[in-house]
Amino acid sequence: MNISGGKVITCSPGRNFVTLKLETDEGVYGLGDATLNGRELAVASYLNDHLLPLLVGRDARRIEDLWQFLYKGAYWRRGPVTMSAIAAVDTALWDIKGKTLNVPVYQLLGGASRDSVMVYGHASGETIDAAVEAAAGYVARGYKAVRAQCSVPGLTDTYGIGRGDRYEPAERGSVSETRWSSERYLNSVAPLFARLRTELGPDVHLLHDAHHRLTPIEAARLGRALEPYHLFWLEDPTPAENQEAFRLIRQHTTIPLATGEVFNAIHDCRQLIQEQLIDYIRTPVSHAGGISHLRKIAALAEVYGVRTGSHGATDLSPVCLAAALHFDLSVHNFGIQEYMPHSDDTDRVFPHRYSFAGGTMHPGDAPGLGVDIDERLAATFPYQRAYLPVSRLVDGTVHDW
Ligand code: CS2
Ligand code: MG
Repeated sequence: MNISGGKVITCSPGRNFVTLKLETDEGVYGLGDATLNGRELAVASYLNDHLLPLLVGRDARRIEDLWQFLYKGAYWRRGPVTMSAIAAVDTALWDIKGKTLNVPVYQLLGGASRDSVMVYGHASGETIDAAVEAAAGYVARGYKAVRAQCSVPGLTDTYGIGRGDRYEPAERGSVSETRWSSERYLNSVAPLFARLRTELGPDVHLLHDAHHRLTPIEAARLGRALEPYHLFWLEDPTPAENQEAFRLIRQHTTIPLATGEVFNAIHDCRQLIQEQLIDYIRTPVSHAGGISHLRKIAALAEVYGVRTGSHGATDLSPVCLAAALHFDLSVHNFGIQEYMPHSDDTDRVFPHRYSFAGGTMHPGDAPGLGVDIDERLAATFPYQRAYLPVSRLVDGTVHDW
């Protein structure tokens, strides 16, 4: 079974997506998500102009060999664009193998290690009252884990504050600039979690995303302040380019730490995992080299007691979510899966077999990944350039968004 060709489908049912459809000479095709928020067309070009011409005529069954061929063969390794393109090819090849062998992908990954996959939802609000109410809504819908974010008094655009259940930070057209103050933010978070614990009780898992905005010592201070509320994790407390920074945080707090959604390769995670500076690794299928590479990251993490907590925001498509759920169901050191429901239009463009029930999800038992794309419908939602916001401190200095 050889690869006979493929196409890169861009569409925008509410937000932009890039999907690889890889085809074989036996008529079986596979899908891979190649969406890199705000830089989508760079990955589409990498696939169209460089990888697809290379792949035609090659044996679609040799997943690991093709992975190494695309990674080492590129000479220019790693990085979000390269690893998202390789991820799309890898994911599509696992989809093809599952369809060809007539089994769901998780069966190829060693079978189910659990009955279903615990997910967390996103609760947010302009006020603590609104955020608590939103979180209670998730619990009422059966969620066992909720991420909570609240606006910061005195700041207009705080990260993670949705409109209703929707949160889409990328804006079509031009880039927006937001203002940030870590001082104001640091004073606003602990009161939110104090209320959440009082109102929701001790059992619900609570998560928070600091979204890379704090200095290491500010992150240590936040971790200490949140310890009484025993969070499931504090995510991206400080930019992870400087991995030593996590040593300083660890010195001051026992709060569980999660990071990795902006990582693209095992080399980005190795020090943090080996020094046990984190407790959850959040690398997603579609930005970290696909299912094949994510399994290697998880295997390294297992040795050090680190669990998976894959990124699953709405800018990762239903193809990525389906692949993530197959991975999550089979990997031993699974921790939790992020789940932000996609828009109805997106769900119509990407019909899928995964399902949600009682705070957990299951990928379904259809052959392959159990997700498809309606190309005709996708074409009715043309791509529209969009940008993530850029953050500036209140004095105008560019800061981490
Ligand atoms: C966030 C994301 O879900 C998360 O944990 O960090 O929403 C992130 O901001 C977006 O994926 C960026 O595109
Ligand atoms: Mg995050």
